Amino acid sequence: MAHVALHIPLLSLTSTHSFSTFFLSTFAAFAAFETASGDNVFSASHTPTAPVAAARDLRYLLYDVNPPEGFNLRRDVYIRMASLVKTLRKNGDDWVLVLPPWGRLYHWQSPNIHQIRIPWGEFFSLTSLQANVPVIEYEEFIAENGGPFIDQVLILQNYAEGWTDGKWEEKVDERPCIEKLMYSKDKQGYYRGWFWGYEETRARKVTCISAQGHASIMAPVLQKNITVTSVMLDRAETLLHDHYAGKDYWDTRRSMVFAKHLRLIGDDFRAKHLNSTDDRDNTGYSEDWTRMKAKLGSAKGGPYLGVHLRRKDFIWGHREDVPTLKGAVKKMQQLMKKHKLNKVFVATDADDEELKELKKLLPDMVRFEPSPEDLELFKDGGVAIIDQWICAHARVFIGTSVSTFSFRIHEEREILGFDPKTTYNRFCGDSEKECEQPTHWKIVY
Ligand SMILES: Nc1nc2c(ncn2[C@@H]2O[C@H](COP(=O)(O)OP(=O)(O)OP(=O)(O)O)[C@@H](O)[C@H]2O)c(=O)[nH]1
Ligand SMILES: *[C@@H]1O[C@H](CO)[C@@H](O)[C@H](O)[C@H]1NC(C)=O
Ligand SMILES: *[C@@H]1O[C@H](CO)[C@@H](O)[C@H](O)[C@H]1NC(C)=O
Repeated sequence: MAHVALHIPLLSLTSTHSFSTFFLSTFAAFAAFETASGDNVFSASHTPTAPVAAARDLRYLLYDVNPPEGFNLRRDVYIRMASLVKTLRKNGDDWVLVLPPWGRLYHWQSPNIHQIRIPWGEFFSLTSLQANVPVIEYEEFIAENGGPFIDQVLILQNYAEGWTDGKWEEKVDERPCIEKLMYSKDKQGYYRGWFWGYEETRARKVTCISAQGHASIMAPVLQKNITVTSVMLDRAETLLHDHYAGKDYWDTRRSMVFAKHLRLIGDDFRAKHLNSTDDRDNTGYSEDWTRMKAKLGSAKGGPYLGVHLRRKDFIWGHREDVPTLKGAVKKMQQLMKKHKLNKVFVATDADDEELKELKKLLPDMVRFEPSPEDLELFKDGGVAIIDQWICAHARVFIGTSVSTFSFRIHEEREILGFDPKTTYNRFCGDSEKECEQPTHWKIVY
């Protein structure tokens, strides 16, 4: 049986030093959250004679996502996994979600900076995540687990035969692996693999599971079929949202508060270059997301147009829903005129050549351009967050068609309380006929 360690992240005395100091800075709201499950304050290993009948086994859920997926889709997969962990915790054991370190992302190409094994704490507020569902960083898992061992990896895949009879149904079955295994056995019989750049990590067992359905269809499998302590779901994006844009979705999304140092840099930039402050713009923010409930339409936003202009792979495919630079600039100028804004903030992944052209077409545009030192500090992920934060505070925003980067900005603006008319806008392709605008997803509190 697993060690019955009764995981109480907040009060755990067995945690490492860094973890405890981290928790010293927790909010009161968070403490309240954890006392709800505070009946398990002692560890079986310390008090062998204590009654442990009511104890729940401590178990760890780890996950990873298909390597080519970007930062913002990965943020979406986190929501699905958090939902699964909530289901698991409702039904039995004391599951903890282990945060997959960031790194080796296709888009994070800034040269000469080290961009693997990045903990979530560099991008998000861990205390905020914790107030939604118990999470720990991977290094914390190694420490608690007694080493870089994962008991079992389940590689999620579709069904080899596709949908039978063209009918879609929820199902999950152990099946032979369809794709070539990304794990290989070492001399000791352990499985080695990418494991977020932690080369020393080993898995004891790797199997494939065909799954079709919502994240929580994995719950019975994890509870009944598998009894080991730590389980990793690879290709976790295979699972769908339990309930997209429902209360649980929004709870988790709201808990994904950006790390404070990144928000501060964004706020500083707004004040200095865009004459934008929370006081004047009605965008007051509570670090404790559980208290954040801005009324729809209450946020005014800073006196600038916010733009997310996704380029690179979005233009290589010659998609008809993505504009030329000329087309995009024309639209920006129209919006500025319409809303009487004389500043425009542009977040973009455009390459140097396109940037030059953009600057020629729109000489007054404002961009967040980190110094090499800042880039090294924040990394590509942090800079993307700062860009998103500044776009989220604009009086009016326009993004790029079906970009998850733009979608995350929509959600951030929804949390801040913007009128949907100022948020759910996207560029149209120059010759796109029906240019459907993004859907408004209202927060369920
Ligand atoms: N700083 C910054 N980075 C951007 C911007 N747009 C795209 N990127 C970078 O390009 C990556 C790809 O965009 P993502 O949206 O995260 O990738 P994705 O999750 O595959 O989503 P799509 O946009 O739908 O492709 C981002 O993670 C950023 O690293 C931008 O406006 N500013
Ligand atoms: C789980 O166990 C049940 C009952 O033994 C079995 O029918 C089912 O196929 C198993 N599912 C998986 C995914 O292993
Ligand atoms: C900044 O905004 C305030 C109020 O919205 C305005 O009074 C002030 O003139 C602006 N400052 C600049 C430098 O534009």
